[in-house]
Amino acid sequence: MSNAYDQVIKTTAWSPGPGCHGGCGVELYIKDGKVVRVEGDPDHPFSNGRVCSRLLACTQYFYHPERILHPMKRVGERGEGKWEQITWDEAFDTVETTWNRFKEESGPESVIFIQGTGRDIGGPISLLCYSYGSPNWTQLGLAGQSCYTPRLCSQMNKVGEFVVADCSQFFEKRYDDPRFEFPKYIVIWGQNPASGCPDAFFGHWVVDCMRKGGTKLIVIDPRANFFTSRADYWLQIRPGTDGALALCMTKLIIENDWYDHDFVEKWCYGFDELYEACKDYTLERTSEITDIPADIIYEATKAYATNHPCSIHWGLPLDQVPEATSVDDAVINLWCITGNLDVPGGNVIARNAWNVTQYPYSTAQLQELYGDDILERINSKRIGAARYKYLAHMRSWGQPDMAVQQMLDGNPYKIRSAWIQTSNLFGGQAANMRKHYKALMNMEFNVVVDTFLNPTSQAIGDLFLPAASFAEKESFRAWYQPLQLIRPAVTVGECKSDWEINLELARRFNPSLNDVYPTFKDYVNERIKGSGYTWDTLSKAGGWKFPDPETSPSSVPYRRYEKGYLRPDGKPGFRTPTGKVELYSTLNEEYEVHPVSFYVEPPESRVRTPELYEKYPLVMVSGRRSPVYFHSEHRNIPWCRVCDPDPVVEVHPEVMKQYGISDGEWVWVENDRGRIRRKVKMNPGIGKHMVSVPHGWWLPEKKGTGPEFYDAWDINCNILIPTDTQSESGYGGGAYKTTLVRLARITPADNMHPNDEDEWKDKR
Ligand SMILES: Nc1nc2c(c(=O)[nH]1)N[C@H]1C(S)=C(S)[C@@H](COP(=O)(O)OP(=O)(O)OC[C@H]3O[C@@H](n4cnc5c(=O)[nH]c(N)nc54)[C@H](O)[C@@H]3O)O[C@H]1N2
Ligand SMILES: Nc1nc2c(c(=O)[nH]1)N[C@H]1C(S)=C(S)[C@@H](COP(=O)(O)OP(=O)(O)OC[C@H]3O[C@@H](n4cnc5c(=O)[nH]c(N)nc54)[C@H](O)[C@@H]3O)O[C@H]1N2
Ligand SMILES: [Mo]
Repeated sequence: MSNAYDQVIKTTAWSPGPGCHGGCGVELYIKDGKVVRVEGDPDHPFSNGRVCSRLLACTQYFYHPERILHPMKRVGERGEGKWEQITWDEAFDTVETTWNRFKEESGPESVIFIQGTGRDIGGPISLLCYSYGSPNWTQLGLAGQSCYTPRLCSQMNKVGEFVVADCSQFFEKRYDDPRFEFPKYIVIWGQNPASGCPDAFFGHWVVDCMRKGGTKLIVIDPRANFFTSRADYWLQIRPGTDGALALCMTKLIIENDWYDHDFVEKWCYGFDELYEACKDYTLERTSEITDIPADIIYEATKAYATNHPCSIHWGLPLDQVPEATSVDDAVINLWCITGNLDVPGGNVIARNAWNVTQYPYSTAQLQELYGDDILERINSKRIGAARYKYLAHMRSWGQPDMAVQQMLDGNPYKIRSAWIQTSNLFGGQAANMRKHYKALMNMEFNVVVDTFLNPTSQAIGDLFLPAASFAEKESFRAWYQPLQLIRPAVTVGECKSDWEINLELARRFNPSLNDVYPTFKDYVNERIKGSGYTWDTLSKAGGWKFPDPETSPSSVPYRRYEKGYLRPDGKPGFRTPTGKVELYSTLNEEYEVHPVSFYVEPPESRVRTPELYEKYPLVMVSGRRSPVYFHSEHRNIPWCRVCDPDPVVEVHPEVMKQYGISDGEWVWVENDRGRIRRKVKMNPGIGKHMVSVPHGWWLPEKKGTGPEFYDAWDINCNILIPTDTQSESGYGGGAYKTTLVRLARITPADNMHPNDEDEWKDKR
């Protein structure tokens, strides 16, 4: 450290700042009480010193002139942009008084708790929601809750565990740990880990495996990217047809006798039923459905199934295909029947270190935090629990497509208030953003906890609470491994962490928390006590720790099912009703959804809706991640924006020719739901029947008040995407990757704000 800095603080990055699921080890360089530089921590075994461009640009985030530093209340009409600074006391008192009134008049279910993706939020928001007494915690706007939840639920039902591709991330010595083995092939299925590092899985791990261990790739993606260009097999699939592919691969593996007989016999339930379900997916038929040449399907499947070990790393599109939970089931079957489950270099069980729960994402974890009767307590009123048995038993979230409807029509009971923390619904999360706008306008009191004003808070916010960035907060991270601390390094304005905000409010509704957790540190100490550490001792020990086999055998790989580490009764096997991996899911059967996988066409497609396809012949695959943005964030961060300045639509050169449009030209992308403006970016690496449209776009430099709201209504692709496309389970199936559109040239006569015009007046 040179004299340029007073101190370097090692910590963990998670949300405000880079925005992400993260977990990277970082070094914050401090000078005069400010962070002046951010670097990766080379000693951190999870991220190995690598960080993304958003983290490197974090100083521009922490000290951005437009960052909100004090609580504010709205003083004008909604959308007028008139805000007045208030004290934290006034803010907390206002929430307490208003919600107590709603509770008395309409019951605690009249307040809905809304979050975005998996930032450092699951702990604080569930604490507040259940302390107040509402059953409605949800990712409102995310049609079908179609991100990660479907994959989590499928895995819990069939394997009893969460599973990830093994890139040695469970060991401190990483690739040098003798227990680890490099995968022969990694199948990257509907993921771009180089851009997104999603769900605590890092793209550079795949590169490490390729470079250090000779791992090869099979990539299933309709769009060329870093990994497709380095793959042995690239399966350029028609969007939304992954279910058919997975069933065909299963058939090939069974019929060619490429499956692991020993594992199937000992540890799998329902093999015959599985074969029955896939046997009609011949190579010819599947090739026709998916647009992938039959020989490539065959060769790739053979490579995956006949080499050992291999892993599958999967992504968001598998939750956003129709009947997603069933498609997720189909992919899980593959790593099970090939004997790749919880083996070195395969798909390994991903338990948190010492099973510490911070962010409950399964029913079991929820019960650990909030008591065994949590589902009973919430299910009589939880939105969607009566209609979807599957949902009623899994996780605990409300069904978002039903929630937005209920916010509009008050059926079966009235929702009066929304708490929005870590979500920018009109910036990116909400499909059919008009409907969500109407629904949120229908609320009497909306609180937004965020770092900047954005289209959502400007349009519907009544109270704004400023959240602290990761550099300003005390928190911890138990998302598989290691167990790590987030250490406060600086303060900025009056910002408070989500934990501080929610714990303070939660106490007001549940005073017993005063005794249990007088401070947030008491909460952490209680949560992590299984590790043998307290906050302070873990901090002294370096801030992160991997579990060891003695104190936490169930969170250390491999083959835990043989050793009796997985089941509560200590017997070998899995935490499922049959004790086996369920290729035929008895829980699915109980929850009245297909027990074995099946495939259906996307809700809009050349096969399912041929007339619509004639009118709108391009599949809009939205939301491929930009490395410099996290969802709707960072458009206001100069170092990020310069790398990816415009909202684009990526178009194949042949399609450009058809439409007579050129690279760099602004065009309409449209369907019956509206039209948005986008700048054409030629991309010969995408399919000819699709366009790729990045999501999360609004323009922070534009006017933030209504009706413009930073031009979100002109450029956000979610105006074109429907709700109510969820799977039979209630989870999964949002049409974010499969909505039909067409392109149109912009003419001088066109209204440049078509969605504003209609919608601001009456429809929106
Ligand atoms: N068209 C299309 N739409 C999509 C997708 C797609 O693929 N296509 N993907 C969907 C998916 S998978 C998801 S998960 C959703 C995500 O959607 P969201 O999670 O809602 O993401 P953002 O739009 O960035 O909104 C997050 C907001 O929270 C703020 N924020 C960030 N970190 C924190 C924090 O720690 N605390 C607090 N209080 N605030 C914070 C940010 O400033 C931002 O305003 O978007 C969905 N939307
Ligand atoms: N930088 C950055 N990182 C992020 C995010 C971000 O906004 N920015 N968002 C985070 C969140 S919440 C999530 S959920 C993840 C999402 O990240 P991913 O899981 O990687 O999902 P996407 O980027 O939507 O799509 C991944 C790839 O799937 C391809 N694809 C699209 N449709 C299909 C299909 O139907 N089938 C198949 N097989 N492939 C398809 C796309 O072309 C793309 O290359 O990223 C996380 N990480
Ligand atoms: Mo997501």
